[in-house]
Amino acid sequence: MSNTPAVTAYVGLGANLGDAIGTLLDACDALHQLPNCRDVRISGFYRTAPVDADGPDYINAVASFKTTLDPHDLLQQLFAIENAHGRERSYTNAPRTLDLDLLLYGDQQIQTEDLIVPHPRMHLRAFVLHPLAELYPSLVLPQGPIQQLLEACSDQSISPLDQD
Ligand code: PH2
Ligand code: MG
Ligand code: MG
Repeated sequence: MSNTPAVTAYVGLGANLGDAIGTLLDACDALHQLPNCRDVRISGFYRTAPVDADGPDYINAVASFKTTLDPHDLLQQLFAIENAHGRERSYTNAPRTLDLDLLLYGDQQIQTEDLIVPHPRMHLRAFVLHPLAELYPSLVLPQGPIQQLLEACSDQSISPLDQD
């Protein structure tokens, strides 16, 4: 049994190719089944205009869960879910069937070749901040309180999906 203390991990979900809503729903199921992860919370889904990218509108959401996986093992699990949904890596910010980004891993700062946490652009992106603020309205990121960061990107187009 692992003695690693559980930390809260936050993951951004995005898709803008194929059945984006269906893919995000599948990805949420997959997150619920990850080993050594519990207390999964998923935000609502949002339709968002591409930021620094081309292609159709995205569907975005954010998930959080407690995990004893170390961050690199978690990253490998996220890649496996992306790959199971046909993720291809053709060029930077290319349209994608599924993108799962590790946004935060507790309050740890990680800088390795394959992983930078906190995600370096999350504080600038409404498609991350809106769903994250829905789950954690009082969250404070290294750049400031989430509500202030949200105001600064109020020009980015985002609308909640009806999920009845
Ligand atoms: N992801 C990107 C680049 N731009 N724009 C939106 N709206 N949603 C995304 O998930 C997104 C993006 C790179 O991963
Ligand atoms: Mg991304
Ligand atoms: Mg990614």
